[in-house]
Amino acid sequence: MNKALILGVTGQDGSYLSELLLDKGYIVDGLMRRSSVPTCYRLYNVISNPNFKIIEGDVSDTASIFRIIDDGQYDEVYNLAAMSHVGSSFFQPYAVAYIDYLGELNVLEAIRKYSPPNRHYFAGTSESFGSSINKDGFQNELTPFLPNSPYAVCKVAAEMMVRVYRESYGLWACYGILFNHESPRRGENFLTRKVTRYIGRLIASDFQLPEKLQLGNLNSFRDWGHAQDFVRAMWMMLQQDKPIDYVVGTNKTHSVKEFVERAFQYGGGLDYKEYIEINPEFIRPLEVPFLCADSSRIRLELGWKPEITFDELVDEMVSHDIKVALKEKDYN
Ligand code: F7E
Repeated sequence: MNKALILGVTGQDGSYLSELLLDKGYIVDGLMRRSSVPTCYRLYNVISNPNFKIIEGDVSDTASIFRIIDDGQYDEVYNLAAMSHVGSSFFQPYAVAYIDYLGELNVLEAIRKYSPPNRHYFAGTSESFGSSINKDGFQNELTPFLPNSPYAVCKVAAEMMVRVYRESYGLWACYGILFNHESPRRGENFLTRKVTRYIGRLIASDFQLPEKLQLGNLNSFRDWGHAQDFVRAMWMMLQQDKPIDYVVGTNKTHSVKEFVERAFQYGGGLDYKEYIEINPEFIRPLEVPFLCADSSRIRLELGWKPEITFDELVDEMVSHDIKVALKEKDYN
């Protein structure tokens, strides 16, 4: 039986990846930070599976990462642990550096010292491209990185460190340059979920919500896919013969305004303009204006492609959040 470690198991991607690996017959250990409030709520499908175990630790704590990787002797180590909110990274640049950059360095160093046969996946990001776009309007593996936030700078540093450890020490390590990926398990302060949660609450309140939805920049473009499709790409990347870094995305882009418009339409033909307000608090000091993947390499070489469309994603998130809000209303 293959044995995998997932750092960042309590997040959106960690929960979907746990389900995927357990379905494939893996033994899965998930790293979780100690917390006084419940953080396992996304793991409802796996928490009582006998092949799944939570281990306490922190990616930024060198001692715990060294010990866990030495003790575990895993076949595959996935580092998805991150402070992943781009806007917040402007307010907490040191936290991002410790978690997103030094955290990955801890993992690489632990594998090099204690478990070199591990295959290792690091969660890179399309934010690494920042303002950089190919002449054809897409971003692929050849597009130069030009990060526009503390989050993206730390991710680029970690991605480069993966390459350096691979080329210097022969580690079987790669990173995925993943474009935005969402789901009903997305954190509530990311754009998509913030919008769908609001729509759910609006409908559950019979349109009596006192506050409007406060948003920032509606004019940026994102390539939004479904997290379930994207964790499959992570796993596929570790099944190939050689460690190769791939761009993963849907190859289609939509503006924030378009996402908001569609979501309100799915919520019963609502006109978003009646319900939103632009609040400068949510406008970032520096924005990534346009992201659109050219993921032809992973499609060609590994046969990956997304199965869930943008419309299905929006529909699933809105339907889910209407149900959640109605349940909350009953409970109250
Ligand atoms: O913003 C705009 C915002 O925070 C999307 C992370 O997973 O994907 C994600 O990063 C867009 C931006 O995601 C609000 O300015 C407008 O242009 O949902 P987001 P992100 O910044 O694209 C990449 C690939 C990652 O790696 C990251 O970890 O929406 N926007 N108004 C807003 N965004 C938020 N959060 N809140 C607003 O009120």
